Amino acid sequence: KFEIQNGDEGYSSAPSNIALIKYWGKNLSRKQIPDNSSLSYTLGGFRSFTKVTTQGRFLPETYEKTIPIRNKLYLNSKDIEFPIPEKMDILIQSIFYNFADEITLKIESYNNFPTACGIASSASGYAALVGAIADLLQLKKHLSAIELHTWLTEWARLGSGSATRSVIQSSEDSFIKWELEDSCKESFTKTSELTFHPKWKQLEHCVFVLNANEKKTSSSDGHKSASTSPLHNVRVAGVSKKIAMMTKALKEFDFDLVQQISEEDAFAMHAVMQTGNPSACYLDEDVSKALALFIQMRDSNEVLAFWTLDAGPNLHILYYKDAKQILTEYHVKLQELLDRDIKIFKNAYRGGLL
Ligand code: 2P0
Repeated sequence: KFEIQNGDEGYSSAPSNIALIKYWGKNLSRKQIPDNSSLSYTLGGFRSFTKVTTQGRFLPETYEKTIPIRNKLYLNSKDIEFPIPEKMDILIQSIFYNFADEITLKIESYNNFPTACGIASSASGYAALVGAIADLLQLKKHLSAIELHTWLTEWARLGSGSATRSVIQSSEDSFIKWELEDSCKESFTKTSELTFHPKWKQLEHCVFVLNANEKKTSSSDGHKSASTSPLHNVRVAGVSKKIAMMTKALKEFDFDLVQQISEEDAFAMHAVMQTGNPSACYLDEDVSKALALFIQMRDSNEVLAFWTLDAGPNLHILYYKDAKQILTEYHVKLQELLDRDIKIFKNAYRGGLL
């Protein structure tokens, strides 16, 4: 175990990501193992920046009343303490169990994107947190790159499944595959960056925020009920083939196939959500209207753009420059159709707004 002093610090940052082939459903009894592999696009412009500072030990002999005995979390603000999720406490304890004496942390995390912008911060947040703890423990000095990657993905998964795909730091615009390792049926620690045709570097991403309110069903509850849907096993059985097809389509720049697989899988995931017990319906009337209008305008103008949805009612669009004019017109028409202002958030990594 490593010796850590009170006041030691660690830093990291990590990007968010949007799944094109979704992870939905997990085995809760076995360390949050997902039911299927997934594939995501890294949102390099939406990042979390995290600092962790050790603030005290639990050990009885060193315990003093002045030492804080619980982890503390500050999100986007130095002054307001945020209630720490139970799974974050469990995650921190399980890391220190392996590598150091039990200590508590002060976690200060800042997102460079607004909370109500249709981007889940759990992916970037948990990836940055485990990276900062690894920095605090100076694990880079003690572990091989593969060992470190395995630990980081394992820990990120305990925080949030989608965070596993945000651990790889090497590139801003990457496509990440998170898959079951062939050798071990229960190991979901392997993520890898896919090779892709250089034309994908011009891909852009934005979110039309249809509803910024907190979700009625959390992702964690949604994952729990996935297996109750009669469609779940059918979707899961088809994922490996979709990943193989998309891997090839990314290499060859087969835009139509990437569009087709992404859109089909988003519909498939939402069908599972809606047919589970309890059922979760994020694809509500507004999302249906927004989707229908997008598909009609995209298809009649033949521009390179496709949609996907997360576990929420906000429309993610991935597109090329030639679609910008149509997307601007789409924004105007969408606001007329829904009779209210709709905000757009753009992955600022490429600079500029729509
Ligand atoms: C994904 N989502 O692949 C899927 C698709 C959203 C829709 O995983 O319970 O916050 O913390 O592991 O990762 C969002 O759920 O859920 C998610 P937990 P997470 O990105």
